[in-house]
Amino acid sequence: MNAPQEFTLDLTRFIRAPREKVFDAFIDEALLARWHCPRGMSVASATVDARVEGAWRIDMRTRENARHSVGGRYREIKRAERLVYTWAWEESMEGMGGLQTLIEIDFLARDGGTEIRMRHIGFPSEAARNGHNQGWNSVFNRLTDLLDARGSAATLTLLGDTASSYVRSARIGLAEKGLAYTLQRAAPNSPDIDAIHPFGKIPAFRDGATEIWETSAILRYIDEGFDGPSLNPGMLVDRARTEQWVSAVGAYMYDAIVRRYVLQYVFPRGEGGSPDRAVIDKAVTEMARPLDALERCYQGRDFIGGASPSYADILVTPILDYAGRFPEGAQLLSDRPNIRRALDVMRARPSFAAATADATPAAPTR
Ligand SMILES: N[C@@H](CCC(=O)N[C@@H](CS)C(=O)NCC(=O)O)C(=O)O
Repeated sequence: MNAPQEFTLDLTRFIRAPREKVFDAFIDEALLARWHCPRGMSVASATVDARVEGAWRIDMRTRENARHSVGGRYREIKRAERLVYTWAWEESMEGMGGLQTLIEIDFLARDGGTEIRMRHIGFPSEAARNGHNQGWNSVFNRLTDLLDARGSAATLTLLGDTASSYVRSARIGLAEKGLAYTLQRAAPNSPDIDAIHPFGKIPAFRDGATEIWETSAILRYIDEGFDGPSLNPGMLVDRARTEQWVSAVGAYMYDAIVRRYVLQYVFPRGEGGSPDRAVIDKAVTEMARPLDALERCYQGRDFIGGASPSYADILVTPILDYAGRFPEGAQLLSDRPNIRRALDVMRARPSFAAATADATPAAPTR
């Protein structure tokens, strides 16, 4: 009878930190507790007996408090160079509950940092191997954040043009969460954007090898993946209202207010290079309806959902801010005191300044 097929995962990760530091992070209980779980989870406990045949165990928890515990025994420990240990999930995990697999890691000093070469052997299926590939990448992102002096800026990269309203939203969200990140300037449909975003839009986002596109998905990812204030606060009804406005921005607001109104001033397409009056007039008529709905939503509250900024406030803020820079938009806002108040609240937050200082669209042409 043929032996069942086994699948192997090979992963290489460079971390800008000394080899001893990287190695020790794999066998130090206190350090393991800070990184050894995917984004969005936490380590409830980590125990290590760092001797050959000594046992190790890590108890991870999801945000919903579901338990994922894994453990094994060390087979080889050569400080700073090589680590070999067994790995078995206690609970069912991609069909691997109780199944013993093996991990071999070589640590190589390279280019002022450490290259981790990891081989995880013994997956029962390709799906289990691929699931662990995603999991390990996320876990190594946390290890990088912990050991690289740049912190999360070593793993998180936001790609886009700083003047884009959606890019500004993503940056406000990152600042609200207190996250350091790398900003890579890139235009829509450029090769760097197209490599991530199937529709060529900005922003695009990377966390290590994990790629995310669509601003609301980026906001959700950073919200659930990192500590810091919730970007989806409040009770169920608040969160439903947040979702409602996230959807409304894409479906009804952005197109009329930014694409057909603001951009007509910024990149005029009318005769002699001036804004096309007919396009502006039509857009202005359509802008009133979502703004009326938003005015009712902001009545008696400064934020769309809960008592602090949500994804929805973060998405509408740059759109309203841009609308108010041009005459008809300014008039529409001045007629809506609740929106004006809520916009001023967001404008006063450091996150707004952090996403605005270097965002400079062209001045209005009339
Ligand atoms: N649904 C996308 C929309 C992104 C979007 O439309 N971005 C604009 C810049 S604000 C863009 O890339 N425009 C270029 C184009 O449409 O070609 C999101 O939520 O991220």
